[in-house]
Amino acid sequence: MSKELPKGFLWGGATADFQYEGGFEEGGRGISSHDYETDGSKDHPRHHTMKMPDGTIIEPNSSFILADPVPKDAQPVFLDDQYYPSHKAVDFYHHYKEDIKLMAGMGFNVYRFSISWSRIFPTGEEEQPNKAGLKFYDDVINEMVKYGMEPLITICHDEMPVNLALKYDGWNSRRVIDDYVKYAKVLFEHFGDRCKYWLTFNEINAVRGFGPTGVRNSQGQDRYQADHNMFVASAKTVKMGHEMMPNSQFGTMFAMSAAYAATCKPEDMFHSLQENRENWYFIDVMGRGYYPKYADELLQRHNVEKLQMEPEDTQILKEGQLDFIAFSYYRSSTTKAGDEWFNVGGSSNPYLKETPWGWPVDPLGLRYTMNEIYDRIQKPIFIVENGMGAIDQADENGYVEDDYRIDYLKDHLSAMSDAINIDHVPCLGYTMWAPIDLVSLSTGEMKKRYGFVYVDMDDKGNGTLKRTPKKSYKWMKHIIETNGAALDETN
Ligand code: BGP
Repeated sequence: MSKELPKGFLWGGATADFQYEGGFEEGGRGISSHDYETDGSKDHPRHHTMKMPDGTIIEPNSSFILADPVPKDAQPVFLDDQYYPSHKAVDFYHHYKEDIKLMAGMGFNVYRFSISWSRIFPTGEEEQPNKAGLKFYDDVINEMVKYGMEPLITICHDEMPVNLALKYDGWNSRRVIDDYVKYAKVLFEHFGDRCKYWLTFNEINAVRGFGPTGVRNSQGQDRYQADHNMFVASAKTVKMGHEMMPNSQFGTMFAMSAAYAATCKPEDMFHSLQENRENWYFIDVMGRGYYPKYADELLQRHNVEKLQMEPEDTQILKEGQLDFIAFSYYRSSTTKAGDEWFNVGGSSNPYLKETPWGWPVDPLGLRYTMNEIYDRIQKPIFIVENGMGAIDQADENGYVEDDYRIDYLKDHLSAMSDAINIDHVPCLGYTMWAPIDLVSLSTGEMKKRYGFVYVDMDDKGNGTLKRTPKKSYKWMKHIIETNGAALDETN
């Protein structure tokens, strides 16, 4: 079976503002909940810098999935002896023309990026948006349109104006729903004429604590209440978006990591069913428009007494269902009875190799995941993140021979093609994470590189920021110009 993909398939890349954009204090941008995150590494987790009323500095871990709870009276602070990668990131703010040209050079016909909420509404509470913020994204979108690239916009990629986090405990408060809908409305008014594809949230199922969702305790009651409020905000926004932009299509992005059972022991199988529901809970509510029956059991497991809902919420969720299911896929995971819930690391899988960061490499898991989602939700899917974090060795010109990245992508794209051509899963497109090197979300380092383009910058922000295409750049260009047919070729 040929690997060539159906005509009109969207090929591109994906980035997130606080990992890529920089321009922290420029153009009237307010402070985002991510701005207090330090750099880090696999062995030394990045953290928020927070101050207690008595002046003590605490460092709650902010690195991944379930962060430590942040005490109510702790306030974020910037410390002189710390490096905060989001402030400069890799400076897309001043390099957007160059970067978009590089993406266009590979033949991208879509580019997924996120808008920084605090660049549009610096505190989240203003009546009027920040004009300079709108202008920046206008310029970015116009530059993409010039090259025939379709924008795929993430309205909220794991962050919010820090003011909303501090004043209202982020998504724990229902009033943040209105702040979000006001923000989304402004985006639709300004960019709706050029943008058809939207994602309301990034990896909503991997809700992390203070920072991404602004919630100080990202477990139990607080976590699931915040999720409910996000479901309502998303559904209201989808409905409004459809009314304002009749051709628009909406997704939310889910982090997918199929949890295989470690053995065929029935207890392990049942545990894997329940572990997978930790993700399906989100996709089912947003993709089908109602809470599944198993929600009661899942919430009890997480010590949630009762979610606070308004009578109109049932109707809102129904009317604001997603048009397509977007997801990130980096790896699968393996689980067995007794493992912690929502444990992405899980048990190890003896059949898979791992990246230097311990992420199992499982291309067939992508085909598996695509089929599972479509079987269940019966809506088109969109792979909006996939890629390999690796340690690149650049030569004196910044050139990297990244054959390992080519191998990873080739295997995953082949599996994707099989899901589309053999299993007939409708898939709108594929946006690789991340076309230009940027800061890692989980560790805050630059060393964990994903790009087709090398950026000369180290973990502490030193470097010229010079962009140099890697070997994989030319390879991907060839895959795209043959619409996937070249996946059949040997390297
Ligand atoms: C996803 C996030 C991205 C991105 C990616 C890779 O969870 O949506 O923001 O960073 O994972 O993860 P990392 O940067 O930690 O390697």
